[in-house]
Amino acid sequence: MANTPDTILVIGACGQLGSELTLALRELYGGGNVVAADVAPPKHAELRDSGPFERVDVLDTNVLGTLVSKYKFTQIYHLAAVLSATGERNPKFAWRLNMEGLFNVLDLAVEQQVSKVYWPSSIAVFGPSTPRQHTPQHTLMDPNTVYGISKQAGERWCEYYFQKHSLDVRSLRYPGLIGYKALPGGGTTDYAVDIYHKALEGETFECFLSENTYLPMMYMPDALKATLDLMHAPAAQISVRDSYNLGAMSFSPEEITASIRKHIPDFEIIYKPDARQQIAASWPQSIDDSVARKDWGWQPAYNLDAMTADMLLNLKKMRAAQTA
Ligand code: AKB
Repeated sequence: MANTPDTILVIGACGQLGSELTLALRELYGGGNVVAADVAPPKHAELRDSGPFERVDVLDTNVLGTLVSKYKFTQIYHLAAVLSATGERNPKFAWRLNMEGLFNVLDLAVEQQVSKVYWPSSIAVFGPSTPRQHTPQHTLMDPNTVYGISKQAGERWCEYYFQKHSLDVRSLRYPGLIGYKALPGGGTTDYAVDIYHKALEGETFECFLSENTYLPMMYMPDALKATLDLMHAPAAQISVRDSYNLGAMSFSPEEITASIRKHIPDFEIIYKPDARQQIAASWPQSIDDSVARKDWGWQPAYNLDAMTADMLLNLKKMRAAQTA
């Protein structure tokens, strides 16, 4: 993989997933071949110094088009989106950014013959009528957040572009993603990242979900592996052209607290559920990802305790480096 002539654009490269995925892609393809793009430049030195950055608003087709012609990208990872909780504060803008942004990328990819596109979907495509345990790949979907509606519509459009334009677009329905390098922004699953930071700061964590709210979650190294495995799989192995279910672990705030207390016994949590509780209650508790396992060999490596140990270790290292 390392010496392929691919040139890759990552839109939304400074976000929680983007900042780690860009670094992983630069490791594989070489720093100069992976252009990080976002509305504001990277704050993290590793991301800033490891390859080119271009300031891009995915709604600006002129800037985007000029960029794609300039670099002749062979792959685009389009990650920019408004997430579930933020989306509810400004539904029209969330719809515009999530849908128009996707159309801009899909149309450019067709026009400029980009060979592969990656676009993330989410467990938010499911809704209150969806079976909540081991949610199947193909099932009833009635999302009731603007984010979920945009992801469900986006999935249909990805499949449409594959069918009508032969565009090789691939997608995963991520659960809540947890990593130590960058903070998430505006999601319902974000508590599961913040909680580790507060535990290390010795503060009581105020949780916006109730103690037994189960949600599907995934540690970032697994999310990166899934994304790259999907993108590297031969096209013949991809039977799902809307978006693959992807699972790793499911836990509640009470269970993640117990996992953290194995390392920090006096860690305290209080529960103050807010509007995000309703969003969480409409999502699955666990995911059946057997199609991803069968098609391209998906297998997660981290469970809750393994993730907690690694998160705390790395956050401690980062805090030590900041104060050194
Ligand atoms: C969110 O909480 O909005 C996201 C997601 C599950 O897609 N993390």
